[in-house]
Amino acid sequence: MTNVASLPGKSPARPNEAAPPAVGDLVLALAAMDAPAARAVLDRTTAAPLQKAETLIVPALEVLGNDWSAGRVALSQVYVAARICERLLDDLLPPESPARRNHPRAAIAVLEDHHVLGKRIVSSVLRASGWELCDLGRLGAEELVARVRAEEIRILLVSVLLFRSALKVREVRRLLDQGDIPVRLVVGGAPFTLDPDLWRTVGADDTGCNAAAAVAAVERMAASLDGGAR
Ligand code: B12
Repeated sequence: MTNVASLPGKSPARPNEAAPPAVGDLVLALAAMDAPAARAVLDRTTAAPLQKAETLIVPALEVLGNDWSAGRVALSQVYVAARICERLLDDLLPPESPARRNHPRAAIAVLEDHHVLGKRIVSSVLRASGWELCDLGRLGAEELVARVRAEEIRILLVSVLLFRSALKVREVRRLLDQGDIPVRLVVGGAPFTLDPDLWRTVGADDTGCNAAAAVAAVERMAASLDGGAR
């Protein structure tokens, strides 16, 4: 395993003691920008693939984000770490389920910011759960709502990691409400996990702190549309 002293950039802190030791090892490998070492940590962990994503990759990136805020690692290290994680996720995420159910049309997008890994995990898990999901990419509020109308989307998932992007959800809500057809809005990402009331403040209909919770939220939204509530 990589030694902290041999890291090319600055050195990360150890994660808190409650985190599994493998998270600490992954943080070190990622901060060292050592892709084979990162993969080795995942390979020697016995957990289901999605669980490896949720319980190792997500917390390790969170630790690196905090270390970066504290000046313990450089942005370049975080950038390369995210690229390594993208490749690891390609191997871990579940395939689409062949069993498609009759669902309202749903879509996912990143609102303005450049943090795309959360969207990737949530989309993959929804698709594996039988949802047909339109990936609208990374958009601003006006363009996003125009696409939602054009694609006749009834459930919109929005992923953000920057607090300023989370506040832009208000604008998405305002524009959605100008349409004739009700659209359910589900939001997620770090700002909503840190502030459990923020989703209501910005006018979303539901939220979830991880991919499994995203599936549950989308199921609730589908049921509320079935019930005819606006
Ligand atoms: C990797 C990373 C980057 C990478 C992103 C690479 C990429 N391709 O995505 C790079 C280096 C590019 C980057 C850039 C920046 N970043 Co950054 N970044 C991170 C970091 C370390 C990890 C984020 C991540 O990928 N996590 C893993 C994913 C899988 O987790 P997740 O997105 O949270 O998703 C999970 C849940 O939230 C949920 N979920 C996600 N989306 C959705 C959607 C729905 C509908 C639901 C229900 C659930 C859900 O399910 C997912 C799976 O569990 C975070 C630290 C952190 N604490 O999050 C900072 C962080 C988000 N970044 C931050 C900042 C400030 C920036 C920059 C402004 C830095 C700069 N000065 O340039 C830029 C902004 C770029 C931009 N305009 O967007 C801050 C944000 C602070 C704030 N409050 O606004 C953070 C929190 C770091 C920190 N502690 O300060 N970043």
